[in-house]
Amino acid sequence: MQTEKWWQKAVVYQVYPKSFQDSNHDGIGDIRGIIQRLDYIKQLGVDVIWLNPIYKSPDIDGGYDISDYQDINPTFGSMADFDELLSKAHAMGLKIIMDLVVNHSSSQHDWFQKSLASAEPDNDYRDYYVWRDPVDGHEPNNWGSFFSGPAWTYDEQSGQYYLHLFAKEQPDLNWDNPKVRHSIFNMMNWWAAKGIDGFRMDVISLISKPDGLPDAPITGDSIFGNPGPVVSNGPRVHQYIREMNNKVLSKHDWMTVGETTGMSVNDAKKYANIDGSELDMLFQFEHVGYDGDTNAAQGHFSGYTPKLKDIRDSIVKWQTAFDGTGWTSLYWSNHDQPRAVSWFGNKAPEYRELSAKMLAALLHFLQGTPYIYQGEELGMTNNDAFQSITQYRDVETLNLYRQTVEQKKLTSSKEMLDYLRIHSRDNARTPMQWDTCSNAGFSDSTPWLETNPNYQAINAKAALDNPDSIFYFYQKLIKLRHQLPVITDGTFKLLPDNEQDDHIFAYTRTNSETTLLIIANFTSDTITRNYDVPKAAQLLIQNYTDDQETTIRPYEVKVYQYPTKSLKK
Ligand code: TEU
Ligand code: CA
Repeated sequence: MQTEKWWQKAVVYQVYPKSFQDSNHDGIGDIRGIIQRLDYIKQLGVDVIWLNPIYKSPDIDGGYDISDYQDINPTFGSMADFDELLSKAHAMGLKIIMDLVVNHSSSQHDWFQKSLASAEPDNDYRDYYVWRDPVDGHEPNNWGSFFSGPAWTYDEQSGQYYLHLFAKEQPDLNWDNPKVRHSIFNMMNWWAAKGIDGFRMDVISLISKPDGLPDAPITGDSIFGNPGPVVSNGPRVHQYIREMNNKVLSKHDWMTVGETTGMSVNDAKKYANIDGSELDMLFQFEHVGYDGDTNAAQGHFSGYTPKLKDIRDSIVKWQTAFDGTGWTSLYWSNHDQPRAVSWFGNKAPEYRELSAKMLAALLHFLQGTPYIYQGEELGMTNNDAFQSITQYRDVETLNLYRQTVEQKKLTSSKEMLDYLRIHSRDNARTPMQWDTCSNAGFSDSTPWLETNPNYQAINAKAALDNPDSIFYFYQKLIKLRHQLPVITDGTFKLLPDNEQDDHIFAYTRTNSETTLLIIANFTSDTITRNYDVPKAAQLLIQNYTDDQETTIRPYEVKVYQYPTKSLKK
């Protein structure tokens, strides 16, 4: 495997600006707050910061509804603040990638306002979006929005509907219009001139809509079709991304990561191909997607909890398929997912740190580029204090609640609230927990979203004061990745007999010099396994203080290192 690109050895730290650090007492995180915390990010040892959207936005969907791609949301600061952030980060050796949200814009974007103005052929902007006539007095097709309700909204003035796969304030851009592509590529090059280091591309697999916009299959008792499978990997998506590559990406030494839901390995390889003609890597969702989420909008809750076998099968599949043929990204959580330790680990006080470290090591020894979502390095958890719908802010959550509870698809709101405490995106968006001051040191005013009350125990200050903290465990993992080439270039292999194991995930990474053996207990059970560890093996990192060899304790993870040619004992 060629591993010469800077991003193949990099670790990314994801910052959700709204919840990271408030600097001006309004309860909302901002750019100057990030500047204040650059030392902390640097201390962790990461190479890259990915910023969730900071552009001008009415903030219907956490900034994923952009009204000006070349301006900063005043709540977050000014363009001068951004320039300062970028130059300070660069001076510290940190790169910054931005979020590119171009499947849709905000309905407040100038383009959409001009598009709305008239349906006459002389309106150049009409065709910037996807407009259709009603069919039999109804929506043009049966698509539902990913955020509940129909994916179409009617415009009285013109008598047409516009498409929005997400909220009605997020109209889909029409990528089939060359002017749209031209405008977007220009905007990207404008950011390039500022010196940013790449883009994370929001739902980039959805940009090419299928010809004729056919109805989508209806599942469960929904009245809408699910457009996901119909719109993903549309007919011209690769043409458009190649054009973007040609006109923008190929001109800069960037890293690019495409967000692509519901992707097969073969589909994914087309986007993240080794010849560099499209994107560098993707976020795929298989390993985080075993949660019945797709049924949630219909009010069916599967009650699924993550099973090691599903997760391992998925990881093995992606590691194997991309070995030598492409590059992948590695993550347990982000701003759309529950907190990793709550979902995959165990947040009980006796297991929280152990399981957080186990998850960290399991992921960080895989091949790919690891992403750490803010607070993951502290083992931040879901917010159990969310007891009422009035505490939530996320549009997906609120719409889902409206659709299922207020429209009486569920008999009680309790089931929904229980579900949201596990799955709502707001779990990941509670303020970063810095210290034991009020509001966790995030802000001295009431935060826009409630702080998790467990900040008294779980916070950055406590982590930095404790040499055994999850923070320093991540710091060590990142150092190891920078030092040991095998973590980047080694071949991944599941141990024989591990495929069916309900407790342990055990794999090796091997290059011509070094082999790493990773043994992780995904459960709170104590297990006996004999892995025939070579005599020459040395423990590289572990989350207990001693090695009990064949006895593997709850959430134990240990990583051995030995020369690849060493003799078996
Ligand atoms: O997410 C895309 C996406 O697939 C989400 O709808 C996801 O399925 C859902 O949030 C899981 O609960 C991206 C962004 O990451 C998300 O924050 C935005 O809301 C969305 O696109 C629209 O831009
Ligand atoms: Ca602020």
